[in-house]
Amino acid sequence: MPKLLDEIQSPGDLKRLPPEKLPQLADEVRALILEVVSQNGGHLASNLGAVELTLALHYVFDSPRDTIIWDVGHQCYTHKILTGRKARFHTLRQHQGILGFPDRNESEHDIYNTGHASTALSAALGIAVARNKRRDDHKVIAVVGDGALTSGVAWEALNQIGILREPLIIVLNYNEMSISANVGALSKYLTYLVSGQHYLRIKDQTKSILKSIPAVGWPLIKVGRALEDTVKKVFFPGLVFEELGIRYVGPVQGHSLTSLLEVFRDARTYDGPVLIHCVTQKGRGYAPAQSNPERFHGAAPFNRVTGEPLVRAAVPTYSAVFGKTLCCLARQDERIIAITAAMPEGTGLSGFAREFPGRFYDVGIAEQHAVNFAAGLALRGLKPVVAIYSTFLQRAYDQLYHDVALQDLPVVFVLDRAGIVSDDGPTHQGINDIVYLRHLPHMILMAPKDENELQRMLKSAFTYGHPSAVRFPKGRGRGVALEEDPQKIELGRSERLKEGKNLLLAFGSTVPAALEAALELEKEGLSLAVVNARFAKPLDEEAILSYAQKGSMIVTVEEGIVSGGFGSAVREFLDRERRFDIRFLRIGLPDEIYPLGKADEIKGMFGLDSPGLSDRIRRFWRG
Ligand SMILES: Cc1ncc(C[n+]2csc(CCOP(=O)(O)OP(=O)(O)O)c2C)c(N)n1
Repeated sequence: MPKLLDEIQSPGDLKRLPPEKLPQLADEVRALILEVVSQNGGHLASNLGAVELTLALHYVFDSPRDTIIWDVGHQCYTHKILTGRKARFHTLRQHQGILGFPDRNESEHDIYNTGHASTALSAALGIAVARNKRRDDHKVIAVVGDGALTSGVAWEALNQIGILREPLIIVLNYNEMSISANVGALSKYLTYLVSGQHYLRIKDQTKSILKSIPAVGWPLIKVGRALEDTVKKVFFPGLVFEELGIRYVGPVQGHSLTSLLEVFRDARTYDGPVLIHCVTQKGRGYAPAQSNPERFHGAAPFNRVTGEPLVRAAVPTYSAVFGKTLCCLARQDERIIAITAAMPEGTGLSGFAREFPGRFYDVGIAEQHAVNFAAGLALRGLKPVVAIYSTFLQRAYDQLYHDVALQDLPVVFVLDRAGIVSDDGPTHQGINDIVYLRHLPHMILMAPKDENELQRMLKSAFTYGHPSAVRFPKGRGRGVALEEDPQKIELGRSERLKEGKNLLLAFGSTVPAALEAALELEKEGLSLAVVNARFAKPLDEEAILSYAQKGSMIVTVEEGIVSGGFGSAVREFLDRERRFDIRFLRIGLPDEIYPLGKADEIKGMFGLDSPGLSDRIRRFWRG
């Protein structure tokens, strides 16, 4: 059978199809997404759930004139396929390939770059207001998930959308899931709207009120459907949105193209903000993803027939080691509380959640609240651990400073995915945390060289009595043995790994490559001691000074932005000691936008692998 998708290069081609052909096209798009994601990995379940919704949007609206903004952006694959990127779709998430999120450099149809959650409503409102000021005439559409709606940022936007009343179409892609099951009172409320029970309850209540009015009540009730319609109009549903000044439409079956086309066509005519509550199913059309949407939210390459991952490694991930260690520590200390911002699985906390349900909090996509919440817990003597990916903790900078650091509260921060991250592109790089943490008063900042050291650091963090952070990379550890009872690390104490005259001081994930580079350079006659810094704050000043006395060169290495990072901390210390005589080289990452690719590829490009380090140090030494 000829494929409809073969004929579609643009939304214009899509519009030429009769609507009854759209379900077939949806099947073809799903098949393509499944084929590519099973090979390259990617956000499968979210994309399979948004196929019809995207087809209908492009069928009714006129992109790029009408602007469509994708919240988080991880559900934009159908959009990319329909907007000229079908032929390159097989390069999804690969170096020099198609980004898994909207990218303004890729297409005029990608209006706004996303990757972090809950930004679409604010951006859409900005565009709608600009449209008004420029006297433009186009539609603005924001597609936002129920997970993303748990974030305060989204509600800050709704707060203003409701009052400005600019025409704006919000498509709420409701599937009851964030990455894991969605959480919180709002999520419950959305489910309540979909269930229709609130409507029945209001109807019953109305009936009993009417019944109680003598003579008038019963006849009114008998009016039946008319009453139902009145009640519906007055009370049904989306009360919260309507009260905020945003028209509510729904719930709409988000896989019925007929329903979607109808409501989107209607929405074109509204002259204020409208929220369309579309009910979708994550993983739609692929049984393994439908039954386990969490696993297929962001999937590594897998066998399409069985759904099983292609690679099963024996070495545990850093996240898994963190989760297991925290469980061990929590068994001995009931004050330990774990907090995640919508990432129980990704941060390795699912086991903790099962074992200690009363001590585990998933706060939703609410990083700022997570940090503040932890501050309150710590103030009352509990021992909160906040596990958030490095890139997402950026959201909570003020809470880190104002609520935790200034009050010197002993909250433990666990920063997963710190450093260069594979496949997801610039929005997901965990490269800023050293810079945004190391200058905070009282903050202790650690990075382990391997997964056993992570155990030690976690255990130690609970004993320091100050705010502390441990950063580690995405993925597997180095396969080292894990101590049953991890040793405590003395605050600020580094670890000497190799003797030498000059100093190569490496932080965290860069230690193995630094060691290799030093051994290589040793053969060329450059004597380099390798020290695992362990702490970016406090620094092991004694060790640094001893090498400043012994040798003539200090090199620092970190997997993070070099400006204001770990190396800068060492340089500042040497300046305070007036050691201007020491030759000093800091190696890290430049403040650039990082290309898409595998972490090792990107690190190689920026000279953070061992040949890159040898090369940089050799040139500096000779230069
Ligand atoms: C600030 C921030 N925190 C966490 C994440 C990680 N994250 C990516 S998608 C997602 C869930 C989004 O759920 P929803 O908006 O409902 O979309 P769905 O995948 O269900 O379609 C989360 C938590 C993120 N992208 N940004």
